[in-house]
Amino acid sequence: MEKTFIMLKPDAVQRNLAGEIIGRLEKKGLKLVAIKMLLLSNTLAERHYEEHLGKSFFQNLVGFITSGPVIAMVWEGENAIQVARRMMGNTDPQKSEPGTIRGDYALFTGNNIVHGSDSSQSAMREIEIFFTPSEIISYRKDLEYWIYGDR
Ligand code: DAT
Ligand code: MG
Repeated sequence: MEKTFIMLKPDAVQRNLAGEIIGRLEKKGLKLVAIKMLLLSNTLAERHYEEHLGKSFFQNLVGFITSGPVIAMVWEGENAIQVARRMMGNTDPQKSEPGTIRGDYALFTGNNIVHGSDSSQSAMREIEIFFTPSEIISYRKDLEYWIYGDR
C-alpha cells in the first residue's frame, strides 16, 4: 500500500484550516497512519526542501516553513501520492482548480498551505525525515476487507 508524506504548512495552522484539510483527505478514503505537530528547525527545513537549494525562493521557503507550527502526516492508500497531489492542486494557487485544496484556500505560491510528496522516492525520503518506523501505525479499516479480502 502506498504511503505519502503530507504537511500542513504554518499558514494552514494559522488560518484554522487543519481540520478542513485533514477532513478532505479522510473523506476521500485515504488512511491517516502518522501525525505530529512540530516547529521545524532550519536544519530540518533545509533537509526537507534540499531539492530547491540554490533557487531564488529557497530562503523565503525555509523562512516561511519555520515561522510557526506545522502538522506532519503520513497518509496511506492505493495511489496515495498521486491522489493527494491532485487533491492539493497546482503549486501556484492562482492556477489550481477550484475544488482543490490550494484552489479553494490559497492565493500565493509562497503560502500554499500544504505540502505533498511528488513521487515514491520523495515520499520515502520525506517520511524518514519526519517519522521513525514505530510512529507509523499499521491498521485496517473495515472497507479494506471488502476491497482486498483477508491479505
Ligand atoms: P510543490 O509544493 O507543489 O511540490 P515545489 O516542490 O516545486 O512545489 O516547490 C516547493 C514549494 O516551494 C512550493 O510549495 C512553494 C515554494 N515555491 C515553489 N516555486 C516557487 C516560486 N517560483 N516562487 C516562490 N515560491 C515557490
Ligand atoms: Mg514539491
